Amino acid sequence: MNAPFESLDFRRFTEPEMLERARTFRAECARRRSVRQFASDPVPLEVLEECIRTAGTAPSGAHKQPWTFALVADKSLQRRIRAAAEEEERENYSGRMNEEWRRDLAPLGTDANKPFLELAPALIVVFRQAWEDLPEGGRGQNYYTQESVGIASGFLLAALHHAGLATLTHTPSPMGFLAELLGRPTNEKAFLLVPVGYPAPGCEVPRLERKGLEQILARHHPPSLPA
Ligand code: IYR
Repeated sequence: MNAPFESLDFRRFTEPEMLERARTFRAECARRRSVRQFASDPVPLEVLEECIRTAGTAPSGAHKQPWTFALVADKSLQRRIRAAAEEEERENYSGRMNEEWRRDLAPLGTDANKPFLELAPALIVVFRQAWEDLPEGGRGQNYYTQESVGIASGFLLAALHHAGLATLTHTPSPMGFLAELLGRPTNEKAFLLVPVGYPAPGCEVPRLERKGLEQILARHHPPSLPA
């Protein structure tokens, strides 16, 4: 059976409009920074829900939408997540990460203490559905789940930033404790933990430089594209 088709709602802009939009979006994205110091101010649930809806608009393999976003805003649960994450991170910082890795992280000033997991007003834990448990029993296949959930996570971060919220992409590794603490089914694998909130007053972030266009663009085109 063919899926029904519908006409595409696509907007074309003039070239000046396109350039303006591209620049504005770039400037907005460039202001996003990973934040590790959060104010305790609450965040509006509706805004978080809207941003999670945006994440759910991401493309996915065979449109399986293989993601679950666990929204945690509960101090006792956050305390348990923090304790479990810090336990793993202590192992990481005291042995599992090699010398080069520790050196690479030094400019970020991170360590095994993760107070933001408790202080941020909300955590969004992104889960990847490695397969689908069918209602009639058995497993349905999902496809390109890493790619799909990675893209959805990018949408989520951009949406939260655009809405005026600060985020961190946190990957306390291994992350198995998250599915356990949140009671997720066995097909769901924790992919990313995103603390969300407002930056604490006086919040500082590492001074970073981003690679320039010519460092990230491999050109295979004539000097100008046909008009
Ligand atoms: N997960 C650890 C270590 C860490 C690893 C990378 I790669 C980073 O970019 C930042 C931190 C932690 O969260 O501290």
